[in-house]
Amino acid sequence: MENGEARFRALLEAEEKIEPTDWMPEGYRQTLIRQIAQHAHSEIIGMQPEGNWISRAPTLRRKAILMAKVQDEAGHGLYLYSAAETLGVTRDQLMDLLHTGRQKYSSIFNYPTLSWADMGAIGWLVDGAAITNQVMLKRCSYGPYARAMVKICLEESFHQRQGYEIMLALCRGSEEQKAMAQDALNRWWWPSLMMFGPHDSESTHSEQSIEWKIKRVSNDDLRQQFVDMTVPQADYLGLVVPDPSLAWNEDRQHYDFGPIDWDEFWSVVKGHGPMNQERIEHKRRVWDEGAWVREAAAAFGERERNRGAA
Ligand code: FAQ
Repeated sequence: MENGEARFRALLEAEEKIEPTDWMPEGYRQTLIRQIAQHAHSEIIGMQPEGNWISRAPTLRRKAILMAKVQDEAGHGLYLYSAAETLGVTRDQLMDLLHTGRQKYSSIFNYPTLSWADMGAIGWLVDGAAITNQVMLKRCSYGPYARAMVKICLEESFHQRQGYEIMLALCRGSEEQKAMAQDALNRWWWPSLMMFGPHDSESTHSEQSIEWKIKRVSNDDLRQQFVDMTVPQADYLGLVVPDPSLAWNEDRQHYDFGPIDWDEFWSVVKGHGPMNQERIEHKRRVWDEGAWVREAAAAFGERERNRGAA
């Protein structure tokens, strides 16, 4: 065990990856299970707000793109569940933890998607925030998580561009379309900033996670990066970011922005957001309805294994 710990420290120091068969502190394992599972659940629950618009996409092209995007999110969930499973938990355990509210998913997916412009805002802002956070996770010390993030980041950057392109089309359209885009920005801006989690001073896990090189950048620094990247994009669209305090700070070389409503954030995290109940009820229902598919797949696998053994 002492050898294991020394090797773990040496691997971290050398910027090498920790692999599933390596010794690791129990806290490191548990932190990874929590974060990777929460991330996987976010990808899967995140399919719901966009899935809501597949049947109402304005053109066949938009419908095909949205279907592909939602399917990508399912794929991301699967890579991440597989990464979590390397830490000694099963998929069924993770599902049970989600369905019984003992594991979380991102606060952002508890807001409703009210118009087509929300598909633009989600791609632009939510995927934009997700990539800002995930680029650092490609350098996470745990090998299976870091490797999953490489492919996920490539796909998320395509998602971000497709969202921005929807916003651009709306902003170049009629007055009514531009107003839809502005309304979507008004509703998604603050929840997107909340995605990065509480301020560093309030973040329970950051210090230890940064020491273990699970997280490489703090919540507040990532949030600032996101604001700095996104404000010029809003300017280009001709949209107004709904924050009267937003201003370029020449000394800091960053945008200053107004206070986040943390009461709203914690209320959503604790289950009282506009869509929490609906999201989890839908998830539980489709899980139950899909039981026969899982049973059939397991029976098929069993038959193939028996054939191989015979
Ligand atoms: N929502 O100590 P910290 C996506 C909780 S993927 C809910 O700072 P940590 C793709 C946190 O769990 C989006 N809870 O925590 C897509 C902790 O509670 P606990 C998801 C939150 O872990 C796009 C407490 O607050 N991405 O969008 C949130 O060090 C479009 C204290 O916080 C990931 O999961 C929140 N936003 O840092 C899909 C990325 N923030 O567990 C479909 C991986 C914090 O002690 C459509 N995760 N909490 O009870 C991370 O990088 C980190 O987990 C953070 C939080 C940065 C999210």
